[in-house]
Amino acid sequence: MINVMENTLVLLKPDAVQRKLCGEIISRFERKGLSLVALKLLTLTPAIAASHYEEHLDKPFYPSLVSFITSGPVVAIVLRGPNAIKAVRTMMGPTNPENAPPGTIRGDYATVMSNNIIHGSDSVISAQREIAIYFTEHELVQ
Ligand code: DGI
Repeated sequence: MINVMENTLVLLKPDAVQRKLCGEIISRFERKGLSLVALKLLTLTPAIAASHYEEHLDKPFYPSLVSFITSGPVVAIVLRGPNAIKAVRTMMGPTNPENAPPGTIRGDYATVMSNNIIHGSDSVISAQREIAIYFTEHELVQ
């Protein structure tokens, strides 16, 4: 695999903030060797949530997803590193925590799909689109 430097968007969801897991999760990414490029705490509006989860607008679980993701503050983070998108997804574990092995973030901290702690971009295109929802160019440290 070629080591391509990538930026990826991570959201620490309201359950992570409420359970005070942010430091622990950010620490995992730092120990992995990924760099913080941008970071902010914010509460998503339904409009931001709709923009973020536009691919899921028609899904039956969409109303509960929006209700959850807007229920409290989230931490939005841009991480940078070689193959950062895949690195973060691997560290997160599968979407459903029931299938997430110990050692992954969802495997260690989550039990159910509706409260699965973390979001990470799944492709270069998604990362670019999602980073632009939360950050301006000026907010990304060079
Ligand atoms: O990229 P992921 O967060 O791993 O997964 P995704 O983009 O397919 O889905 C976004 C979020 O939507 C996911 O973290 C949890 C929720 N979700 C996805 N599929 C289902 C779901 N929630 C419920 N209740 N049922 C689903 O089938």
